[in-house]
Amino acid sequence: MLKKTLTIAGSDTSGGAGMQADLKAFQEHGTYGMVALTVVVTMDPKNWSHSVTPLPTALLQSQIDTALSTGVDAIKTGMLSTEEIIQIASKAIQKSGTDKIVIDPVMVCKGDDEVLNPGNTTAMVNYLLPYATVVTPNLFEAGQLAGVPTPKTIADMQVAAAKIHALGAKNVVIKGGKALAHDKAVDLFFNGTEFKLLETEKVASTYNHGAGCTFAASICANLANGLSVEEAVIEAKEFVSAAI
Ligand code: PXL
Repeated sequence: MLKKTLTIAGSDTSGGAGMQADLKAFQEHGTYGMVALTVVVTMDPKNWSHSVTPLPTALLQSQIDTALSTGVDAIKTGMLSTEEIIQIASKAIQKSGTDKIVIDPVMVCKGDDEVLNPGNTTAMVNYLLPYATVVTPNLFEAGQLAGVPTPKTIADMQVAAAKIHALGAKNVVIKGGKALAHDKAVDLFFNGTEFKLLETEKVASTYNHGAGCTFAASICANLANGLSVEEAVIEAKEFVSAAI
């Protein structure tokens, strides 16, 4: 039987990120993907500025009820955009009966640097991190969750990862990606006892929109398929690197 994966995430109408990327990654990893849609993101054709429109929360709740009634093996969260939506996602996770939970703490869209809502960070810390099997912040998100300046070095990433772990996330992967001053694309993995650097070659490409969503969704599918957390993360990094 195919394992069932659920993403609680937004729609990126341009198709590269959000639930569109999640469903493709779920499929490529041989799982049966479902979506509970939180927001719709559209882009102004003139200047590509993003508009984020939440769906009515009752509609989000009925999507969650539908998906959970089928039984889910793993859940991923993406763009949640308001504190109320974060709380609904938290309750869904607690009700789901699975402990395979991947939190992608989306705070901004690539190509748009407006933070969605500063109160969301506190809500994610309180309502999502305690249930996270894996949390996958980028450098900016890691700094925000940890309450430290945006990490610039691997030592900074270690400090942030330890703080995020102490907030309840069982495993933390900080995506250093291209931004970090390092010759490889490095992510830092921390499971509460040891730090591991995951390195792939940097790829000279601007076509990396949606890489974060694909990474987290791949981890989610891998966990559903029974991989260990570390195996799930390593495969997901290789998958995204090959896709870019
Ligand atoms: O890449 C972050 C992201 C997540 N979810 C949705 C998005 C984006 C960025 O555009 O649109 C729905």
